[in-house]
Amino acid sequence: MSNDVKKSGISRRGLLGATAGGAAALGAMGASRMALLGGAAGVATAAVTAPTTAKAAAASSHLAPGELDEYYGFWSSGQTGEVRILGIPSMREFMRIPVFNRCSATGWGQTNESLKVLTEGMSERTKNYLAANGKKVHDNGDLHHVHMSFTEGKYDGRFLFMNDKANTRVARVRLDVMKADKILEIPNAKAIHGLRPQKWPRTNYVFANGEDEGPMVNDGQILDDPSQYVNFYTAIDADKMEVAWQVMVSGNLDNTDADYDGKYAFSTSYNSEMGISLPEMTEAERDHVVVFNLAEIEKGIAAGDFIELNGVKVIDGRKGQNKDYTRYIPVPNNPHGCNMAPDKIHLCIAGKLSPTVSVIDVRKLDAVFYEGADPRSVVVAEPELGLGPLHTAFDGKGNALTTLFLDSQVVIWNIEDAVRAYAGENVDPIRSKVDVHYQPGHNSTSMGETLEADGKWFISMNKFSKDRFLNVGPLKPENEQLFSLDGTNLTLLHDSPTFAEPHDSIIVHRSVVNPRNAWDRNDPMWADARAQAEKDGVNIDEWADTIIRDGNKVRVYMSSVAPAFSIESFTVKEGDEVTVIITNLDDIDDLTHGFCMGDHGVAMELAPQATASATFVAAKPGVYWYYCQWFCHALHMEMRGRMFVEPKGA
Ligand code: CUK
Ligand code: CUA
Ligand code: CA
Repeated sequence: MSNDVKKSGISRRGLLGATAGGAAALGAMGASRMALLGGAAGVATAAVTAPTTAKAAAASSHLAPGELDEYYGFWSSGQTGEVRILGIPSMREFMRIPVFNRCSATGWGQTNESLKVLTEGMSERTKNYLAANGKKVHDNGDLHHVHMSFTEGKYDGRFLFMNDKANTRVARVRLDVMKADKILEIPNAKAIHGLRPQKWPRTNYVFANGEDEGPMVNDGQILDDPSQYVNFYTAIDADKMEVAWQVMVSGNLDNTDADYDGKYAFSTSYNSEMGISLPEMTEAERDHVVVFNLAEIEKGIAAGDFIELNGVKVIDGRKGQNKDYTRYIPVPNNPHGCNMAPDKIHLCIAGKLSPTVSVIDVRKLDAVFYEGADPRSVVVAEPELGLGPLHTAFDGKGNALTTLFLDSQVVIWNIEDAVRAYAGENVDPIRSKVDVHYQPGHNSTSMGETLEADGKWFISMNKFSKDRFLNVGPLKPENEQLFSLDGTNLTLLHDSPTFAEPHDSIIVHRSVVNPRNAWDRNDPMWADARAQAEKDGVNIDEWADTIIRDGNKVRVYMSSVAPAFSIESFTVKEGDEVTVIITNLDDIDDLTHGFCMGDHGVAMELAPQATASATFVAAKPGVYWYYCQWFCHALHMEMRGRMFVEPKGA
C-alpha cells in the first residue's frame, strides 16, 4: 500500500494542540477534551449574530395554523430508542414511533403484538439473559440512524430502517402505519452503529456496521486478548429481515453508505489500530475506508467460501486475504461520516481528527479491485475545511455541506472545485461558512441522500444548546437548526430544542409518504390474536363481548365504540393469566381509544380499526377499574369498566 497520502497542513497532533489553546504537550485524552471545550467556548460571537438573521428570514419558515408542511422529517432519537416524525419547514414534532424503547402511551413493549415484534428476532442467549433478569425484552435502545428504502436511487415510501447500538439490533418501520414490524438482533457483531439501505437497483440489502471489537466466538473463552478480536459487517435481506451474510473485517466499523450502482458499499473505521485505549485508537497516521464488493461477496457465498457462525454465513474480508471481497482505502486518522453524493460519483469521508474530507471517486474502484491499482488512487480530493468535520449532506447541485464539530460551523464547498484543487489548480472549493449553535454532528438536506436532492432545506443537528433556551437544569436539550438554502447561502430560520439525542435525520418530500388513516382489519400485526379468536369461536371484526376460560388462562374479547367498551365488567380468579383482546370498531379519522388496567401497569393504544392485546397475571384480589386512556369523546371519562379478582380460596 502506498504512502502518498496527501499530508494536510494541520497534523492530528497539531489540530489537538491548536484547539486546546496551544497545549500540544497534553496526552491524546487530555488534548481532545480540551479541544472540545475550546470549540464550545468559542461561540459567543456566533450567538450574537443569530437573532438578526432569524428575524429577517422568519417569514419563509412560518406555517400558519392549519397549513401543512411540504416535507416529512424522520428523526433518530439516540438513547431514547424511538423514531420521531417532524414537519419541515415548521419543525413541529408530529409523532413518535416507539421501536427499541418501552412506550407508556402506545403500550409498545407490553402489548402481545409489540412483544412479538420485539422478541421474534432475538437470540436464545439474549432471551435467557432477559429471563434471568425477570424480563422479556430490553427496555432501552440507542437509535442513531434512520433511512428509507430506495428504488433506483429514490425514496420509495415503503419502509424505514434503523439501528440499535446499545443492543446490536436493526429494525424496520412500515410507513403505511408508521409502526415497527421487524426487529432483528444481529449475531456475531457488537454494537450496530452505521446503517444504510442499498440504493440501487432497490433496497435488497440493509447494511449495518458492528462498531465494537470482540472475539469471533464470544462465549467467554477469550476475554482480555484484543489480538483475537474481530469486527463484522452485516448485510440484511430487507424483505425478509434476516441476515443475508456477514464479512469479517480488519479494524472496527463506524458509518456506512452504499453507491448508486449497486456494486459497492463502504464503511469508515476509526480503529484500524484495533486499540483499546484512546491513545491506542488514535495512534496511527491513517485509518481506512473498507470497500465491500457486493457481487464478489455474493459469488464467494455461492461458492461456499464462508464459515457458518451462529447460523450466519461469514466471509473473511480481512486484510491480506488476497480475495476480491474487500479493499481498504487509507484516509487520515479517525474518520467518521460516510456520505455518497447524488452525483453518483463522489463518496465523502469526514476526517473528524483531520480537518479534511476525503473524496473518493467510486468509478475508480474497479481498478483497485481488478487491476491492482493503488487504493489511494481513488481519492480525488481532500479539501481542508475546518476543525472536526463529522458528516456531509448534498444539495444536488454539486455542493456539499459538512458539519465542523469543533468549529461549531457548517461549511459549504463545491465538490468539482475540490477535485480541481487536489489536481493542482488554484481554486478554493469553500463557498461559505455559517455558525451553528453548537457542536454539530449530523446534518441533512431535503431529499439530499437521493437522486432527487433538491437543495431547499438544511438541518444542523447540534449536540449542545447552552444559552439558546430557558434553563431546564443541568441536563440541557440538544438544538436543531433549520436553514433555508438559496444557492450556497444558508439562512438560519429556526431553533428547535430536542430531547436525547437525535443523531441523524432525513427530509422527505410529502409526495413520497402515504400512510393510512385507519388500519386494515386484516393487518398481520394482530394475526396471532385473530388466530386465537378463531379457535375460540369469536369474530373480532364484529361486536365482541366474550370471555373464554381455558384452565387458568382467561381471554377477554371486547370491542370499543366511542364512548364505551363492550364489556362493563368481568371476573377472574387470583393467579389467572388474563389476556384482554380489544378491537376498536370506530373507523373515523383520529378516533383512537386506549385500554389501561388501573394499578396493574397495563396500557395500550387502539387506533381506528386496530386490534391490540395485553396479557398479565391477576395476582391482586379486589376491584380494579379499567379505562380508555386516549381522549376520544365528551364522555371519554365514562369509558371504563371493572375487573373483579376473586381471592384464591373463594
Ligand atoms: S454518529 Cu452520532 S453524530 Cu452515531 Cu451517526 Cu455522527
Ligand atoms: Cu375511548 Cu377515550
Ligand atoms: Ca484510529
